[in-house]
Amino acid sequence: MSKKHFLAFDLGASSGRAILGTLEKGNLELQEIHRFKNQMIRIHGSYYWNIYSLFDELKTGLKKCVNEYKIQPDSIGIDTWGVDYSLVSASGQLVGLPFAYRDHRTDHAMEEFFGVMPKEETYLLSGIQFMQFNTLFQLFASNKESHSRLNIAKSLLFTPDTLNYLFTGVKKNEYTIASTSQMLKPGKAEWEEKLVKACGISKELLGTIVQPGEVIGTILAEIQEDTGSAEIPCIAVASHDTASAIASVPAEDGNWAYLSSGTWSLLGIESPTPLVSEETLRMNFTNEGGVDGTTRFLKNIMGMWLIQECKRIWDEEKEMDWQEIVDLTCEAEHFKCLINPDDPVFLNPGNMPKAIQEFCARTGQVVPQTKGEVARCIYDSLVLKYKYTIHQVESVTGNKIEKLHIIGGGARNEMLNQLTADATGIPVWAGPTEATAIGNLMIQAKALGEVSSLSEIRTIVKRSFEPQEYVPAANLDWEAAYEKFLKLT
Ligand code: LRH
Repeated sequence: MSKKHFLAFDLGASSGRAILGTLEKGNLELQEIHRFKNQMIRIHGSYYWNIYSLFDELKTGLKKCVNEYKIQPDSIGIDTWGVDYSLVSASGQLVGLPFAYRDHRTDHAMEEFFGVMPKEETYLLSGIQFMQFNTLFQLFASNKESHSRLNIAKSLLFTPDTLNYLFTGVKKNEYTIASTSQMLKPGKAEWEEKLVKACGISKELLGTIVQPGEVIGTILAEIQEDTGSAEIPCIAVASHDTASAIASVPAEDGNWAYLSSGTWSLLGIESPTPLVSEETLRMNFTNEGGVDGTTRFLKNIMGMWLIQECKRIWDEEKEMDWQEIVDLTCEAEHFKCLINPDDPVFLNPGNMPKAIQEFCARTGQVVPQTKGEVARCIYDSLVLKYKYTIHQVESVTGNKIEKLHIIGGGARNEMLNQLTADATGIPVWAGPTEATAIGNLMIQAKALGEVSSLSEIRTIVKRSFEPQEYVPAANLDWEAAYEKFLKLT
């Protein structure tokens, strides 16, 4: 195996990065080349992503890689958060800025959609967890606008596919990200025509689906000129960030679950087939498309967003660092109040600490006053939700989870890792924290023939980034807290 360099662009809802991966003798090393902030922009009450500035940041990453690090990568790959999309006109231009999934135009879209196609049928046809921002409901809401931009759109591209298009001029949608739309058949790279029709768009808008590992095209001459890069291939990685993250879980055999911890907490298992039934509908679990024909059977849980949004408000008064928030949390008493992290009021409330206080007041609990009390309420509630979700997974599969792999930025939080082990009673293995970028890099390696399977990818990840174990401790009355939590959900 020769030495290879891959460049991963990994975009989350709050930040993006360009990470250079060097694979040599079965070992992967990372270098962060470029990091930048990402945030929704609010214009006249609507929320959008600034796709042009994201494109520019990616070009800066490539330019730095070539000029400052003196490396011409063998390929590039892009992954982003799910569900959002751009529209492209017949002349190849993007039609306006893409909406951000927290935009309020879908606040009532699901209920209205169920008037066209019943909830059960929608779930059985797609196997996807109901969330108001799924592409299906975004398109349904957009279609109802009197001057919908859909009228002038020729193609729809999901966010990573849009960036791939800007880099290569080639319009393709990748399977894992397309599966977040709720418009694919469960476990298949095929649009479900009934759903496409029900949201009011034509199938032609959606185009061809490619699998992770396929080459999209080479980067355009103008980008080579702007960045000094060579004519390198742009690979369709597992372009949904969660799919990339799970591809890099350093797991071996046995009954393991994962928690991809970032703005969202994605908790579930990898399954050889989709698990779609009346029970999984009732539990509202998702079946997203993964690498090598796998399915991610998981629950989307409102994750670090809750605390990120508190920090954003607290920073207005005085900038804090994350350790300060952890320290304040440790001083606050456990279980004085709890929230249901997935209550819709927390999706985009504007002022998160206030929304949490209001939830506690409304449910007749002690109202948290200090920053530490609010953070404690969030962390306790999150780990109880993890416990609940693991029970649900176990009840669907009939298998006991023996290990929980926490990956992603949230795995840096040692207090939360330990708390998760304590609340669930399951050993936690934390890391890698750059799981998404690593998954992205390893699919590029697979595309270029450097590795051959998902299990080989995981062996390399485990060897290169040894996870840290957290053993459960029985130090608090988690069962009593769990009973209280269940009453809120
Ligand atoms: C996490 C994530 C998640 C989606 C959400 C919109 O970044 O991709 O898997 O559901 O963003």
